[in-house]
Amino acid sequence: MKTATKDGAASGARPLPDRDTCLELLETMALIRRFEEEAGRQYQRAKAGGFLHLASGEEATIVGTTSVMRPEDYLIGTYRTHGHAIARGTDPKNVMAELFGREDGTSRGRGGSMHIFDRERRFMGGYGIVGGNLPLAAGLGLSCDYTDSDEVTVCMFGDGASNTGNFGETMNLAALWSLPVVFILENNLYGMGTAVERHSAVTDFSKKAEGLGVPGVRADGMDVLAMRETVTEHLRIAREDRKPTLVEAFTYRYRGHSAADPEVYRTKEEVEEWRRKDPIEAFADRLEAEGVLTNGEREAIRERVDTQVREAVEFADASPEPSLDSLYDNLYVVGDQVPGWYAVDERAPQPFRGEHERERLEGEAKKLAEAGAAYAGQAAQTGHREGEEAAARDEDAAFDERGEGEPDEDAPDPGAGGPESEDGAG
Ligand SMILES: Cc1ncc(C[n+]2csc(CCOP(=O)(O)OP(=O)(O)O)c2C)c(N)n1
Ligand SMILES: [Mg+2]
Repeated sequence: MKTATKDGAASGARPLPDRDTCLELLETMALIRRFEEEAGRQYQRAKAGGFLHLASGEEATIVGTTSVMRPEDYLIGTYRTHGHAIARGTDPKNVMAELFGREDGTSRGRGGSMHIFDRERRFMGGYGIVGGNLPLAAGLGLSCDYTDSDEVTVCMFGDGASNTGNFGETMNLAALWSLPVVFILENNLYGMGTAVERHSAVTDFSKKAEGLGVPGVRADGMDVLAMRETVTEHLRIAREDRKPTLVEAFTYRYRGHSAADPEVYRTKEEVEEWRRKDPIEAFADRLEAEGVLTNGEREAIRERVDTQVREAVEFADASPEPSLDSLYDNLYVVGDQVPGWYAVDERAPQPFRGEHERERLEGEAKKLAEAGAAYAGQAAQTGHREGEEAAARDEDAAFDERGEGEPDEDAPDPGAGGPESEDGAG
C-alpha cells in the first residue's frame, strides 16, 4: 500500500473512479468548505452561539472516509464535525439550524456546533470531551458484535485525543474483544495550540496503538482517493476479519482551533504551504486535466453549493427558538432520585430546581422570553443572597416532602462554574 509522507504529499496518483463518483466527491467537499466558511461568518455575527470549530482543509479526510462506508455503518466524531454530518447525508439546513440553536437543528438546537447528531444516518455525534467518543465507538462495535451484524463503526478523533486514557483503554478492549471498528486519527499536527512533537512522545501515530493490539497505517489525508483506498481496506478488515485497526490521516486545519484562537503557535507561511496542497482544488484540477470536469462544471458546482448554503442560513434563521419552558427538559440529572443543586437556575427571582420549571413558570415563561432574556434584571432587584436563601428553603422543603433529610453536602455549588472557558469546553 502506498503511504503518505509526513507533510502529506501523495506518493503516487491513483486511478480515478467513475465520473459520477468523482463529481460527487468534489461537490461534497466543496459543500462542506462553503458551509464552514459561512458558519464562521454567522458566528461572527453572533447568529451561531457556543463554540465553533472548523475543519477547513480536512475535507478529503472526511469525505474519503464516509464515501466508502455503507449507509448502515456507524460514524462517530469529535466537536469538529459539521462536515462529517453533511458527508453522511445530513441536510446542511438542519446542521446550520443546530448552530443557530433552533428547533430544526439536528439536536433540536440544544447541542450547537459540538453536538451534531443524526441517528437516522447513523452519525452518532459530536462530543466536546477530547477522546470521549472512543469508548462509545467500542460500545457501538460491541453492539454490532452482539447482534451478529456486519455493520462497522468508524471512529474519527484527533492526534491530541491519542494522549487520553480513553485511547489506551478503548484500543485494549477493541483488540481483546475483536470489535469491528476502524479508528481514524485525524492528524492535523496540533492539539489546540500544541504541536504533535510537544504533546505526544510517539509521533508516528499509526504505531501508537500497536502495542495494545490495534495495528495502524498512515494515509494522505489531503488526497480523497488515497483516503478511499486505505479506508476501504480497513472497513473490509473490520467487516470480514472482525479486527479493529487504526488509520492515521495526515491533514491540516487552515483555521484556528476554534473561533477564539489567536494562532501564535504557527506561522502564516506554514498555513500557506498547506493551502497550496488544498484537497478540493487539487482534486478539481486533476479532474479538469483528465477531462472529467469542464470549466463550466466547476463553476456550476460552486454556484450550487453557494445556493445550498444560502438556503441553509435562511432556513436556520426562520426556524423557531426552543421554548423557554423546555429549558430543563431531557436533563440527565433531573428527577426526584437525584437530590442536589445541579439544576438550580440562580437567575430566577426565587431560584428553584429545574425540574419544577414548568410548574413555577407557568404563564410566566413566554412573558420573560419576550422581555429579552429569561430572568434579566429580576435577580438584581430581589438580591442575590435573598435568592440563595429562597432556594435553600425550597430545597429543604423538597427534601422534607420526600423525607430525605438534609441536602447532599457533596452536591456542587450552584454558583460555581460561570462561562465556560475555551480550555474546559472544547
Ligand atoms: C478531556 C478534555 N481535555 C481537554 C479539552 C480541551 N480541548 C479541546 S480541543 C483540545 C485539543 C484536541 O486536539 P486534537 O485531538 O488533536 O483534535 P483537533 O482539535 O486538532 O481536531 C483540547 C485539549 C477537552 N475538551 N476535553
Ligand atoms: Mg489535532
